[in-house]
Amino acid sequence: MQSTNDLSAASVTRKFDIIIVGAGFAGMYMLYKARELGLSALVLETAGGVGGTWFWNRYPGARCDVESMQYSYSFCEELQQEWQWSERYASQPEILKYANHVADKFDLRRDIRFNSRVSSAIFHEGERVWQLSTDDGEHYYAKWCVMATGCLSAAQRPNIPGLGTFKGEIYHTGNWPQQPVDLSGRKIGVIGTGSSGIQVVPELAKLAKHLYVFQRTPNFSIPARNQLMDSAYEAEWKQSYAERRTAARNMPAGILSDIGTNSALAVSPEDRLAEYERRWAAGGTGFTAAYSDLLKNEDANGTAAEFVRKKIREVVTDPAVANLLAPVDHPIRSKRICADTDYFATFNRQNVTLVDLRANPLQEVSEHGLTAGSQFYELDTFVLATGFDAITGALSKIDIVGRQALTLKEKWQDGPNTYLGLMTSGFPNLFIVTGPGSPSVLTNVIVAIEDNVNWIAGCLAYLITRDAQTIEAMASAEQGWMEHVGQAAEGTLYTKAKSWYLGVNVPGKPAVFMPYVGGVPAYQKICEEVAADSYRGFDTHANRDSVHSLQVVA
Ligand code: N01
Repeated sequence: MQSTNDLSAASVTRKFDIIIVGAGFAGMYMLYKARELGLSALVLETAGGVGGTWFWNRYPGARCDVESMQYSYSFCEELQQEWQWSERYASQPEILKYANHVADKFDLRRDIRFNSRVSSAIFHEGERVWQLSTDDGEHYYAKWCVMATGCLSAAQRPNIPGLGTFKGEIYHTGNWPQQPVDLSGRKIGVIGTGSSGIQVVPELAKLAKHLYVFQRTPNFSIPARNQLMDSAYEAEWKQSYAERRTAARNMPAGILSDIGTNSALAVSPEDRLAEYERRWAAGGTGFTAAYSDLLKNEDANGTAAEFVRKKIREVVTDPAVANLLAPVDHPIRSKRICADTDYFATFNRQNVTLVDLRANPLQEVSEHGLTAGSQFYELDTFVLATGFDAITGALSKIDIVGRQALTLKEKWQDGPNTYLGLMTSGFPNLFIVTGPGSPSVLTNVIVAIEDNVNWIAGCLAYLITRDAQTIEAMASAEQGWMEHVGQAAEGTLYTKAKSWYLGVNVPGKPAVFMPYVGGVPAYQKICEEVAADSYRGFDTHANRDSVHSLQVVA
């Protein structure tokens, strides 16, 4: 750790008012807002370009499951008017193109240092300065630090015996190579059948000599029914974009959608079936918004789950395979609902085999393939669609040290604690965008990002006006908030599934439901009230010397 003397000797170019970690959608917007406040800002980014999770997830078939007209920034009318999406649901390359367009339009790159992985962030209590160090041995200093590290950015590799001995290629969907990968004519094994697996499988099946899908747990998926952008639909949106964005923010998921207000059990079976058919035909994850109690009542949920299982059985011609693909171990939407293009139909192809890892547990990987049960599968390529160390994973990869040498890892060893998902006590001046305890992944994440960043920018303006040198979440406020987050989840079926929301997909990670289920409007109202009430639950301190003065001295 660098001494405090070294700190004042550091060059001006390494000192900033604010350092932002990550140049995904959160980091880019945070940089934009920091500039608006007149702050000197630096973004440190591991990748060679902007886009965050959309930079890394380049696997065939990667596509957003929130409609393009909504999965975009709302902060700039000109931007949302000029950008044209080509499809109902944007593909990864198009979202990455959009991220680059935003970076160009607002000239963001000049304050982003690419290929710079932050390895540690240390708070120097005496100077009230954050020191961020990168893998290449560089050190940067700032008064404020914003972790815009993303919720689904730390790819999780499975701990399969022998994986390291495999002689073929291994790709992770969440860390896909930047160069084109030719998988035609290969014998490919996909491990994992979550959203990524469900998207990649139909594409790989078209290329592979043979595709083996190694499934541990089947997932519910709704046909996306992606299509080319309808120009009349786009025009409708653009005529009233601002009003529609406001309306979306009044929806629990921050997505303007058709949300049913009835109980699934209060309508006749015929009406219910008609409603499910209507939504199935329309496509997309809005299927599970059909009734108000699908996430609260197991019987209500069962009606939707059974409808989807029946659809799977209708599509998949081999009844035994259909049964294996029909989820029975968790309520629908208690794990993130998937949206697909021809996923279930893919299992009717001659070159695709579903391997049930429950009946035939994965034994080991060897040089040329994998053994599951007593069967050996010869493979050229592995595609690991095994998900992420979600929500906290990217933060735990950084050695974050707060006041009194407290590390974030120690503090969060029994599960993450934050106040509003935005700050955690013991770590002054460290903000988190879409942190644990915020709605984040349960919503249109761009809405969650914009709202969090706007709040942080408002908070910084408040601190600057009062010449407050530090802000820190109070432990009592944090405890109260986490109790509220936990209670909110307990009232839902979310806790009935072994999902990444709970962190149980990562060995040793404490099982704590991390996102806030209260929805965008309720969360936003609380955040605004806290700010209006002089940042209730946060400690702010005014002090004589500051990072600003340090910069002048250097
Ligand atoms: O990851 P996941 P994902 N042996 O964790 C299996 C977003 N996203 O990358 O369920 C065998 O959902 C694991 O099996 P099980 C979206 O929010 C969005 O697919 O633990 N299998 C599971 O099947 C999504 O929810 C989009 O039994 C192993 C799979 O790997 C989130 O990202 C697209 C295993 C992991 O599924 C994560 O999705 C893609 C092992 N050792 C992603 N380890 C869209 O916008 C893990 N698995 C459309």
